[in-house]
Amino acid sequence: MQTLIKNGHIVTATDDYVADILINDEIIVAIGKNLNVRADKVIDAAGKLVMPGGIDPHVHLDMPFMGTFSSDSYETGTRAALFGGTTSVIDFILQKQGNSLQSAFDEWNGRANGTAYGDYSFHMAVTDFNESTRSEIKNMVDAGVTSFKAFMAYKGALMLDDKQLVGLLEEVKKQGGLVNVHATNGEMIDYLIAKHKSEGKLAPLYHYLSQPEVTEAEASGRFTDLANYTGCPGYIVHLTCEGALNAVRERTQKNQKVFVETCIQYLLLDASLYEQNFEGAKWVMSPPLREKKDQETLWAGINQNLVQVVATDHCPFFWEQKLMGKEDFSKIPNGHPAIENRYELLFSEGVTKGRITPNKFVEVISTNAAKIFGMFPKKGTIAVGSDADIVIFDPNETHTISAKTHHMNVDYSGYEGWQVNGKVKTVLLRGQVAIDNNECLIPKGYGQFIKRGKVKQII
Ligand code: DUC
Ligand code: ZN
Ligand code: ZN
Ligand code: ZN
Repeated sequence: MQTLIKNGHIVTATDDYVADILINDEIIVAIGKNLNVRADKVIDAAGKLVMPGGIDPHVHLDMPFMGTFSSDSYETGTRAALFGGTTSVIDFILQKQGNSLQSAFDEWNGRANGTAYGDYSFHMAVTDFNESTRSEIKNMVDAGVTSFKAFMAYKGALMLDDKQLVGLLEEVKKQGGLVNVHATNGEMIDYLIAKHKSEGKLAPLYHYLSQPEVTEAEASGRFTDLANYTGCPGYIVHLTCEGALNAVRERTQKNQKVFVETCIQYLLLDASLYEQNFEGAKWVMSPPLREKKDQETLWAGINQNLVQVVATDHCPFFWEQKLMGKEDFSKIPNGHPAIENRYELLFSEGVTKGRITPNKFVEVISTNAAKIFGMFPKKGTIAVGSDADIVIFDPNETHTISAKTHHMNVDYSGYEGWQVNGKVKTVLLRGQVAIDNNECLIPKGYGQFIKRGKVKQII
């Protein structure tokens, strides 16, 4: 099957030009002006941007967490992602403490295989690093799970102490992988949560006040130092604030290296949302939203190449689930829905408002994640030989975000009523038209596991 996309304005992380794209089955086979070829299907993209499908390397689908499950499954979550221009996601497998990595891998694989619409891969969250899990790291890398998550918080369920963290970094380095980290000081956060509760301070605002900037700045610096000591490539997930980015900046000046991800919400929303009684629970996530000055630092960090990826930490819960914490902020399931909104919001708030260039947009929404996580150039760009994961985007069509029209399995939106400039019109996933004019055209189970390669430090 040959598909021809004609006259689109192609934007990659480095280029910007008008041309045709020829796809044979799943792969891009030619790019050029006025390609004179026969095709089974012709898509007219004149006047539209043609960009790589989004890669969201930080999502939580169907995740057991805080006594419940995140409400998007592989089926609903990857489908919603496609509607919003994201063709591949990387989800986090959570090892159960005391159990093997393999058993967790099997569990997640069982949920995703045959149900996902979009392509997916896994990070392995190692929550119990010991001699037995150490011996499993190589198997995971061989299976294409080349990144390992460490939580420096959530003691008793997910957290690794520094002894375990250094051991994990050493082993992952040896096997050619990368460690991504939830970098906050879990001990200090637990202390502040207990203190607020003992003072009867139980509203969502105290979730925010229990995770001050210093908890993230301290852990981000500590992680970067430990990763650099071991020589293991490190990646800080969901970095939110000036203090944490400055900790990274200071270390890059000493020639230390660490990759940094922020999430769309930390660029666009701020902590004033916690000041409204229980309604603020919609944005209870960890780390919490920060201040306007932090947003400016993060936008600047993107342009300074200190922040390489904009993800979501998509972890939705129904309002009913959020109500589990009605009387106690520490019981509100942490997370918010964004998998469908990231691509359009970042374009609208970033490119349309002149904060980032279209090339930078492609870099942080797709290309850099593909490079860092061993999927490039199969994923993350528009080039001959790459998978035809393509978004045809109308930069001039505006629409409004609402839970009434979104496809995520959750009954509110963190962005209700936001005006978005730019709209995902058509999405191709491995050459198949997956989304066209607000309709999903591929079957459940079309999504494939992406076996990732070893980490190359290429950005
Ligand atoms: N933070 C969240 O808000 N949700 C899931 C896990 C996390 O670290
Ligand atoms: Zn996290
Ligand atoms: Zn997360
Ligand atoms: Zn939209």
